[in-house]
Amino acid sequence: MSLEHILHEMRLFKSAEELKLMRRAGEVSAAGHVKAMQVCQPGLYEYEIEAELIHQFVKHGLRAVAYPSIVAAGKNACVLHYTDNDGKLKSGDLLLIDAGAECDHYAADITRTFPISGRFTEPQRALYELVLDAQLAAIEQIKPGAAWHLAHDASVEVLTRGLVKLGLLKGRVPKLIKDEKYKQFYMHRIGHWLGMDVHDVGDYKVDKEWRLLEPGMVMTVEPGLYIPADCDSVDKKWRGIGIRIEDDVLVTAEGYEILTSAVPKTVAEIEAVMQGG
Ligand SMILES: [Mn+2]
Repeated sequence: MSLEHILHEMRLFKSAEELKLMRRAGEVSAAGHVKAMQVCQPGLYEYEIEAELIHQFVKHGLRAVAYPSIVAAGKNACVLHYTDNDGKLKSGDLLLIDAGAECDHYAADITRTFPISGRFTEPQRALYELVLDAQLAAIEQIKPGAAWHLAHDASVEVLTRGLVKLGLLKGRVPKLIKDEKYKQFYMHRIGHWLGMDVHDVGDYKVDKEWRLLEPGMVMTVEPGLYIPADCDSVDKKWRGIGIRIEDDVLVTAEGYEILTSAVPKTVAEIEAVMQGG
């Protein structure tokens, strides 16, 4: 008999001891992201920001990254698994950072997107606030007994509605969702289990039905929008913008706990940190 399934189920439900390590991984990773916002300025290279993140992790005693960091400026953010990290940071572009540390083998996985110059442009702000609304709506779905797909569906609903409002999609929202038109800009799912692996083990479906959430599970919530630089179906001002916002969320008896909340994510909070506030 294979023990795989039994072990994977054990890993899916975190004990109090494991959660201590995951909270620590979340806090230290958050400190790295805050530092990246503080030191970010035009003219630096993506790898210099990567070095700042790793420096913070190691300084706090976490000497392993949970996965190769993504530091993606401007249109590089539209490349989902970009790890070249050798581009130059330009004023007027956004910087997307997907990076996390490991604490005694337990991973954190955080993404933030912020303006290199410290101030969002109007189009960037509009898309950013849409992704943030989608993330908050998805997180609100997380509680014991809620099926796995509800958070994803909430993100699709908010993003599609917003894309219509901003003029990037045309048509009726229910039909656009049914036809999966949002997928040209949001092509991945809402998240994954998190634990000893960044994409951790554990079934997402049981008997072909989406699994119900239970206390002790930890998942990421990471909606995004990626408008290809050559997307001629949308106004020029949107092209080449890539945004993702990702937090690590524990299912609790009452609902949820965000393990990575120490990194700012509203426009006002991000701009304040970047102005030295
Ligand atoms: Mn992730």
